[in-house]
Amino acid sequence: MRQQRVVVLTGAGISAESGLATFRDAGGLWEGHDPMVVATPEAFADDPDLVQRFYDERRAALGQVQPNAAHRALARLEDELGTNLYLVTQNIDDLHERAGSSRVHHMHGRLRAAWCTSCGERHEWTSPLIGEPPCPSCTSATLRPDVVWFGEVPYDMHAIHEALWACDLFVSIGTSGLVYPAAAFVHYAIGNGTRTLELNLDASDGSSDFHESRRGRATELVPAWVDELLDR
Ligand code: BJW
Repeated sequence: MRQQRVVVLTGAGISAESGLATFRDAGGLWEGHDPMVVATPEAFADDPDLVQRFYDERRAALGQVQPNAAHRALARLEDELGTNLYLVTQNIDDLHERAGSSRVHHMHGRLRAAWCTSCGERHEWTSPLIGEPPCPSCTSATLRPDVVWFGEVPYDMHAIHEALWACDLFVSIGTSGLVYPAAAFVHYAIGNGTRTLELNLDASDGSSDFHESRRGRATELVPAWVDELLDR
């Protein structure tokens, strides 16, 4: 089974048990904030301080949380499958990396990165962005979180599509299936004759599209699925 090519997509649900709120569940990140107020380029243009504060708080919270058993299981899977595993996450946290995954494709960007809209440079960033710190490259006060908002094109789309077309198994973990293009990955995979599996606490918007859908916590389902795949 180590020759099998596997694409894994993760969403906010995989980090929930580490203590990071999801977006749309009760108590989720959007509860205090309308997504269209904080997650669009227009919102950032209208009220940059509100948006910077939202992301500064989340960046600070990253220091208080640790990867969980689901992140660690995927790192173990990478150890076994090598480049036959393509891990794409919608999450902007760094818990996959901190669990030991070395090739993580962050299609919605990264919280610990800043992007200068003047010179286009990207920088590793762990401190607040509110207060207009200068870009280390060009000194302009035009840094924004290096994340993908509604209406923007997600990162790595070409490579993700290539991986989806080439894979033997597509597994979606802890995502509501409400946000495109990630929500359509299951359809690309199925169109290519690929087997599909969903691991989620509750039914997602696209659950019925998957060949198989398992319900439960990521910290239980993911390690069990990795064991099952590697034992086969
Ligand atoms: C657990 C659990 C536990 C909880 N264990 N599970 C086609 C149709 C309709 C609309 C569109 C379309 N194509 C594009 C659009 C527009 C738009 C869109 O999708 N709108 C929807 C609202 C309909 N999409 C875009 O604008 C995207 N860009 C785009 O399409 O460009 C065009 C293009 C694409 C490709 C090639 C060329 C051109 C950009 C989308 C950007 C999304 N950005 C955000 C913010 C990122 C920064 C940040 O983090 O703040 O990304 S929005 C937010 O939602 C964030 C997330 O990554 C994303 C998905 O959320 P996720 O991860 O699914 O979280 P939840 O909370 O929704 O779900 C959690 C799940 O976990 C639940 O299912 C729980 O059950 C589960 N769970 N605990 C296991 N312990």
